[in-house]
Amino acid sequence: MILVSSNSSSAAHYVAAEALRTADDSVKLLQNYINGHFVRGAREFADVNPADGSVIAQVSEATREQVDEAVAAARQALAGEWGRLTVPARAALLHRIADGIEARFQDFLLAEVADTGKPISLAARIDVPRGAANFRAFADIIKAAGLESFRTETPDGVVALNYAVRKPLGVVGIITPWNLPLLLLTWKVAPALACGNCVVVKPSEETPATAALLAEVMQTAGVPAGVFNVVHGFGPGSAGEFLTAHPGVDAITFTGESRTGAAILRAVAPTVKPVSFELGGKNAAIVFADCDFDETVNGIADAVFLNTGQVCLCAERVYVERQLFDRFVTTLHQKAQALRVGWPMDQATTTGPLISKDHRDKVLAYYQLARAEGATVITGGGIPKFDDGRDGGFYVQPTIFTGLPESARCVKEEIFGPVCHIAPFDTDEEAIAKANSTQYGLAGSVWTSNLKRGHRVAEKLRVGITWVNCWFLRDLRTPFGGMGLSGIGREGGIHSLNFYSELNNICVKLSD
Ligand code: NAD
Ligand code: 6OD
Repeated sequence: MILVSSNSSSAAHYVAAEALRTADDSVKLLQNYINGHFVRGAREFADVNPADGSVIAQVSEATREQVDEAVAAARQALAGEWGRLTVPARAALLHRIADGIEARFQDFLLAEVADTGKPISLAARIDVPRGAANFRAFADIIKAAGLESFRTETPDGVVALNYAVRKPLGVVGIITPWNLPLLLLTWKVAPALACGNCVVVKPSEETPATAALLAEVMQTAGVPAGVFNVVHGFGPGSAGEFLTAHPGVDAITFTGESRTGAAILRAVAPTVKPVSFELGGKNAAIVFADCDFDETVNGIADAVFLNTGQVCLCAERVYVERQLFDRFVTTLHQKAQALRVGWPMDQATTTGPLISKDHRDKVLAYYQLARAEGATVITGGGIPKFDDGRDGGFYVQPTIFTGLPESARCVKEEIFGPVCHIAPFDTDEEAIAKANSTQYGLAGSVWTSNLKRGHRVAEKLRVGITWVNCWFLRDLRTPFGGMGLSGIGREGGIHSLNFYSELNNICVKLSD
């Protein structure tokens, strides 16, 4: 049985949703932020609390004309005082933005929890701190970044100095998903601003609140009008599509589903914009019998269930060396049972709802499919029952399957829920081959006490990021991204700077 939170009173839960309400108890209207002003769109849509299905805010959907205005404002800002700021001045501004997030930590925390339904302890530990850390990191990275230079000597005696200068791309369109809304938005806004660009961001329609708060922080921090713009709305036929197809946008950086990435590639093709894509994953964890068992089971429980499995890096495929298989399945089962599926505002909650009814329908369809494909259900596979407001929310049970063939759709396709399939293996080569048998290529993890084996296996995984004896341990200077269906390009550290800027090589002849 999955434990549900003992706090069945909804009082604590409502504290988060109330953060988005106005004093007169009508729901708040989250507006677009264009050229330094908050503006309404032509239509509104509802922002729904995934914990109980209630409407917590209305959101103003940006019109095509408003997206045009945001892009024009961004273009104009490039030519103004923003375009003349030195790197140290931009870095100082990024630190002020981080200060502003930290000063309003509680507002960001409550907004993120209300929008996503994630446990408050998780948002307080990861989402909001990373929102500020992203700005601090890229403030420091841009100041420390060097550029290439070469003294050139040709065979006929000419000497020259070649050196590169970094320039902003211009207007960058930023489109982000709902699973880590503030973290993933600031992960792109911070380096884009550090490099001197102006941005138009389109947060997920499911989680618009922290982007709206970030606009307030930008205003207070003194970011010039037009440098940071927010347009709310959906993808096709709405702000997302208007932005990606816009001829005035110089580059698109996107995090989301692989299918959406493909649609955006088609939209940007006519204007040949550079893209950076962080897409889906079907990540594998490889557990060797010589691992530190307790550390590994705890690590894998996190890798499978954190954020209700809604992290692109989550492990949905766990391969365990055969002699450890039964013990591992039993212990991970116990860990799943110990999760506290509850109200997001309850400090004891480890596992919140999924983001939406649609997403829950998708995850439940995979739970059904797994059974049809022949899975053994070790735990979960359905919806928890609470007998309170949470029954109107979008919860599913943390779930473990075994017994599927490698060809099963549930082993091949990203589910994006609190679920994994565990399969045994006998040799290193078999584990590597199974882990690599996917069209995705985002992340993997290897769990072993034999560090030589850890290095060897890690190098053979066809992914952008491999963790050994850990998971989601981040250093923001490292390359981050995926291959195959998992994305195009790398961000993080110098890789972000290289995406968000144009390098201009200058060649100066030194000899007569
Ligand atoms: P999604 O692709 O449905 O939506 C992401 C964003 O794209 C939203 O803002 C949405 O409105 C917008 N969008 C949708 N269609 C569009 C279109 N045609 N044109 C322009 N914009 C469009 O993704 P999601 O459901 O919000 O997020 C979950 C997915 O994101 C999962 O697949 C997950 O693996 C992936 N993800 C990847 C990473 C990574 O770093 N690789 C990080 C987080 C999430
Ligand atoms: O930690 C990060 O920088 C990052 N981009 C994480 C992505 C998580 C995906 O859901």
